[in-house]
Amino acid sequence: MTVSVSARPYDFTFDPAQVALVVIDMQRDFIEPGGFGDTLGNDVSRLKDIVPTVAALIGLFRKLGLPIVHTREAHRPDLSDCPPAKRLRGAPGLRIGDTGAMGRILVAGEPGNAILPELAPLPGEIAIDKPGKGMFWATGLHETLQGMGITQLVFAGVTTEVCVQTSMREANDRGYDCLLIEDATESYFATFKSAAIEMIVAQGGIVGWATPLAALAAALEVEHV
Ligand code: C5J
Repeated sequence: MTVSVSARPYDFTFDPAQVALVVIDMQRDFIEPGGFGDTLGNDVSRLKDIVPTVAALIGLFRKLGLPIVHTREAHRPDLSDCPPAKRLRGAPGLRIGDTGAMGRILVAGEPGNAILPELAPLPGEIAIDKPGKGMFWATGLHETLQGMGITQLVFAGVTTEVCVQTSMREANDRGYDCLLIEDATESYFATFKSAAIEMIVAQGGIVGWATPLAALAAALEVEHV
């Protein structure tokens, strides 16, 4: 069985038996005041608006019994997987590993590093900690997806031009077809979000495809709200 979704730059066709949803970094550290995104000087309030759409997208995959991968950008407590080039970059209010209002910034297991409770992974769903921007670096995720027979990925999460786009590019290079759900991703910078989407779909879909959630739900003939 194949499903065809109206998308840019042209219809995205996938086999539900070979598709997984990837939700990138919907963590308190990026979305709530006092986390990593905030310490970098961003207006984190922009990111909250997509939470209901991401929840609906997750609900759609759960209803259909399709696999879901959740990622967290997270470092080990001893920071052995956080290169100085990342930790010492710029002049943030707090650095990775420093203690903030939600525990240690971007450290695995800290309250601020958790995925938002309303989007939390359920037992049986894949949840990975990734030390980099991309979801394949030092995670073993490619081997896991290969073992499941996954060849196509639907993407959501934050931020569009950083961890989402990096993960899509990494996935593209590993042979996955990638569809970004436009209203289930956000950036601290509106122009970066739109530019990233244009870069992804340009040149005949050089990185992948993009479409709103409603188009995916319509193709799957499932009510998504
Ligand atoms: C960033 C991310 N922006 N999840 N991480 O550093 O996009």
